[in-house]
Amino acid sequence: METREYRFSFGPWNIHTGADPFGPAVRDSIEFGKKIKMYKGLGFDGVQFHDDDAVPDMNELGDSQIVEKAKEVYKILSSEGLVAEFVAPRLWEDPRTIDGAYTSNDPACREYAKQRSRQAIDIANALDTKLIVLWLAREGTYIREAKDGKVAVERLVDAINDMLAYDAEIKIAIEPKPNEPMDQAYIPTTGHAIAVSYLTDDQRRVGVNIESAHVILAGLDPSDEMGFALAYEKLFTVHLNDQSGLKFDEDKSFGSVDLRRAFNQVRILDQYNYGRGGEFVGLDVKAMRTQKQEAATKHLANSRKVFLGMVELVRSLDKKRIEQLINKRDYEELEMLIINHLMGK
Ligand code: GLO
Ligand code: MG
Repeated sequence: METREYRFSFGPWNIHTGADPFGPAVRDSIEFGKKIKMYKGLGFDGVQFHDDDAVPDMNELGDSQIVEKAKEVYKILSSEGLVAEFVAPRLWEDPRTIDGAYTSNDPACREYAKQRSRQAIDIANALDTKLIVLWLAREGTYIREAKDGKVAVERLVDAINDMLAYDAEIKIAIEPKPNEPMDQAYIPTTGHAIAVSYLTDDQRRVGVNIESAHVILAGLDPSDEMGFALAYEKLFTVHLNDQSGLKFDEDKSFGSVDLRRAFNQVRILDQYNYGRGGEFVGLDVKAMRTQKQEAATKHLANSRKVFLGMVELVRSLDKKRIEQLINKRDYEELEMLIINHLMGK
């Protein structure tokens, strides 16, 4: 049997205070250094970063100071035996990104976004990772008349080209999401992201980060979106989690809503050797607000356990029987086989 090991990652924001738009924190915030010490114990080797997770208040620092600070973080990571998986420029909290970053109507704001993205690349280099994730939070509109949908795509391409030119080795994973915080986002799905990659100066270096919940919010199936990206060799990373229907982005633990949907994501990843090129099994999950301080990391360990449990189930499938049922077109029987397998029968 295949014994390939997976490496897991999450971002420090996955350990959070439970504050939501309707209420304050319910847990104490934990400082970055303490969070880093929790990774290994939870079974994780990779750390995902926003640029300012690594270098807080970076807008107040010069370029060389930013790199210095990032190098200190690299040392902390190394001393814990951890590696940085990616850096994501946080382009949604600054006053200059109120109406979008790369697609803002204001040229000064667009320039800020580009400059900040170059700084994120500097941080990535200091942390020894070549992967940049672009969650395009505010690249969209509340009303269609506010921006030009064609120009917006051209501006996104222009900003990505700027990053590709700035560093000949970095790779960019676009993280599509159809809505929230915007009413409509410009890059809502994997297909959009991949199409955009082909408009850039080096399509090979532009791929996707597929988040299960975002796909579900778009009314699509995460495993099929993963298959699509795998067919284009563009699945640079994943944000596994779960989502209960079409509502706010819930970031629930992987497999907690729909085990079969989780099973199918693991099935396609495992079948096509995801991870063998160094890709991490990334999570983007939030603990429930109810969780007390001491139980606020269970969602991470649990999501990982579900993934590994699913790997076992995927590998122990009766492939021959499945093939027979497919050949007979007996999908009712195939469905029962899968359900029985998930029920441990
Ligand atoms: C929000 C996104 C967000 C990103 C993260 C990395 O919906 O999932 O958590 O993944 O900021 O860029
Ligand atoms: Mg995400």
